[in-house]
Amino acid sequence: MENKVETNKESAKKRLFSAIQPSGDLTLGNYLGAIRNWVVLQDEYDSVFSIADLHSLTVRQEPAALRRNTLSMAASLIACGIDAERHPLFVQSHVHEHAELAWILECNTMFGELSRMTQFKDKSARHADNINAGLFTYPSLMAADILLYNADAVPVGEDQRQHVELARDVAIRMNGLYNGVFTVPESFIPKYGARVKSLADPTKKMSKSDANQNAFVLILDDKDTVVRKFKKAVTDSENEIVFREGKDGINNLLTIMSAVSGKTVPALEKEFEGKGYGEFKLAVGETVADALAPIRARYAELMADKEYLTKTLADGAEKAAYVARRTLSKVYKKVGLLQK
Ligand code: ATP
Ligand code: LTN
Repeated sequence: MENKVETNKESAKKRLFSAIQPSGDLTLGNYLGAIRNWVVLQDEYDSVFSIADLHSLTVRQEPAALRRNTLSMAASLIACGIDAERHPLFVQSHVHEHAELAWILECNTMFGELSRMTQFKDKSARHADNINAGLFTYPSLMAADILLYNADAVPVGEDQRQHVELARDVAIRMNGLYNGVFTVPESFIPKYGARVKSLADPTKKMSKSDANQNAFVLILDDKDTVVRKFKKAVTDSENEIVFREGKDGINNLLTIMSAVSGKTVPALEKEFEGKGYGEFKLAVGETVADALAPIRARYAELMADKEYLTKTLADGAEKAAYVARRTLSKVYKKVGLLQK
């Protein structure tokens, strides 16, 4: 049983780290763009996964909902196939070293760098009444998550690439100043990755915080709901199922169908040649619903056993803290903080 997280120096495998905010239920976009890759890659790497609850505080949360969503996210991740017995899965706030390293990194991240982050610009436009300091320094906390575990690989969706690049820049800067403190991480958008678009407006990404419920599919949606949402998916006024510039809706449905069925887009174009959009949407909806059914069932089982979930997260935090403690103490020493 590999139940001890080791640092890179001791492990033959490369380290993988990734996290997700417990800001709501997982969408099909989160699953196909991020979580499914974690599942595929988890055994190839020495993997560590986190639920980034501190990050979600950058947007106003209802306390009881945040608590519920955190446990529910743990159940969702395990239901999707994260093997939390082999790979630590923990809640970010349970390992206090994240917030502590974030401070050191904030002192080594430039105002100009943070100002260029597109997520900061987007989120400050969307939450104009709450442009707090945490929203601005969010990438430094994310860099702390990554650098605490000496991660080599950080699988994320395209929209998070800029943050991982900032973590790289900060690691390189501090390595120069303090003589090799950190492993420099690589972001990668794995080849199995899919960028899933909104079903209501296929020029935008599918996002769980979209006000329009028909814009996203949740991995916990039941079959009827999934099929209904796909039936309503916005397409175009032609009647040709081909992947082509300008056909955002059809391109999105083909991408989803390909990611879920494992068939290539050209094979799908052939399969649906001459068929109508209605038939195609129904096929995509049913294929997605069937793929999600076992995840929903496993989720329900896990949510019925809160004790198991709590224990799994506590074990994960203990294993993660073992590594985090060592990194933080090395960094404190290197930057010149007086040792106790
Ligand atoms: P929010 O709506 O609260 O901003 P979100 O649904 O956009 O959330 P995040 O929690 O920010 O998702 O992202 C979790 C992971 O899922 C990230 O790695 C992100 O890149 C990926 N991801 C999110 N949306 C998509 C999408 N539509 N397609 C592919 N990957 C996605
Ligand atoms: N910001 C990420 C979640 C996240 C993360 C990380 C991802 C927090 N810390 C460290 C990779 C590595 C998001 O998906 N919104």
